[in-house]
Amino acid sequence: MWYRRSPLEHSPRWFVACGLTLFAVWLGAGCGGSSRADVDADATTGSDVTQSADGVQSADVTRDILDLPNCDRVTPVEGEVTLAAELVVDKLGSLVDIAFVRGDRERIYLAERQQGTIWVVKDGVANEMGSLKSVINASGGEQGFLSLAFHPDFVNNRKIYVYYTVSNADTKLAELTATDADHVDVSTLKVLLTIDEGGESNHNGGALRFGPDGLLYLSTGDGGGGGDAHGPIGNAQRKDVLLGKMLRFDVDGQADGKLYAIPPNNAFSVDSDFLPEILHWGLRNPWRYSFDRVTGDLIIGDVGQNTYEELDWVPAGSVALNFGWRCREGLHSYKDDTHCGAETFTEPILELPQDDGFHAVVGGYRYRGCRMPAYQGQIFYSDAYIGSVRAFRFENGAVVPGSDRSVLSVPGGSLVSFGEDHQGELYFVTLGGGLYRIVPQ
Ligand SMILES: [Ca+2]
Repeated sequence: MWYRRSPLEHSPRWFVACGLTLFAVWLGAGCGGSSRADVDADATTGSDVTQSADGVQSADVTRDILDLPNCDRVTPVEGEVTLAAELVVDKLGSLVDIAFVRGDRERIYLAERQQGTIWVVKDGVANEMGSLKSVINASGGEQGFLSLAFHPDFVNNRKIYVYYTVSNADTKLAELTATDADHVDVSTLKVLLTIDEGGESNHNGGALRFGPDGLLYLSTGDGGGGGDAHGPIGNAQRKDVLLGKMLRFDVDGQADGKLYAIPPNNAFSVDSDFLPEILHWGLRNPWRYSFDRVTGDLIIGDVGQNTYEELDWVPAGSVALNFGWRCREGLHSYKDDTHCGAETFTEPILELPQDDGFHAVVGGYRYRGCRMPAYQGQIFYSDAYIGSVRAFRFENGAVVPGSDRSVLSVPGGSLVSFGEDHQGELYFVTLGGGLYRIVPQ
């Protein structure tokens, strides 16, 4: 029943039941600019913030995602406080993604799947920044406008990156050039990459995020269908297709006839059989992921097949990690192809049994905010089917036993994506059309 496993797959009845929430925003407004000295001082105040669990030192490159939180103007709420979902805006359609812009503490940007709307939220009011409706196809439950990311230098170059599906089910990565911070015209769209999905509408991934290295990441699904039944080993285990992968691009360069350049340390740097865009492989349907803004580590939520969802963890600087699909599903064998025994797999840090109600993991974000210090360093995640936000402690490269628990009920429909503002506070959007901020109750 693969078709039930996507965060985007819901019956029409569900949509009616949930209504169309609206969405909202806030940004770390009012934080003021942080000097480098401020940033470094803040970075040492939380627990476990200067070194990742495997000993990777906090790197300067992490400064490039967003400013590290400056907590000077925040009154923290001490203790393991009960959390609440504070509605920012709603009734904004089928929201699927959240983006913030480095250097802009006033706006929150949202992606709406079916109409292709880019919303900009300012002072709690949402306006349409632009629409991709003329270029997308959203006929399938997992299709449409899927993700957006703003260039780290957006305030100067106005570049926006979008990921969406078109009528033949192919997925596209494209660049837009905004008029200003509140308007973008689809006529500026330039397609950087088209991925052949073989006509299969599901399992498209995928999220666009800029990493701490200033490079653009894109997670792709295994193509579609079920079980990655594409040839003798599936797509995700092939080094010569872009499906079932984490890709990485240098959008500030152009080379080899492409509108982007290839980062020299992608997976091909350790194995020339990889297509140059590939960074990691062996993923099934990596819908959402994020970077730990302190360490640069990467946390990937990979939607499972019939038995297990999983969260994968990528230490900063890792290259060519194989997360196992379709040889592995969670911590278990899925299909024992001949080559599986010869590969080295990176096992998930957490598997989520579908028997427990998990069917479409959404995650995860490591909390680095100011308001709830007891949650510092904990990893938040969700699942479109469980109706709650969960969190766990993560130490020495592993989930602290017994720490994984529900911390918040999700109002207004399925949670399908998180976002993280300039102060490290977390937000989420629902397919019901609402944007919420996670706050102390
Ligand atoms: Ca597909």
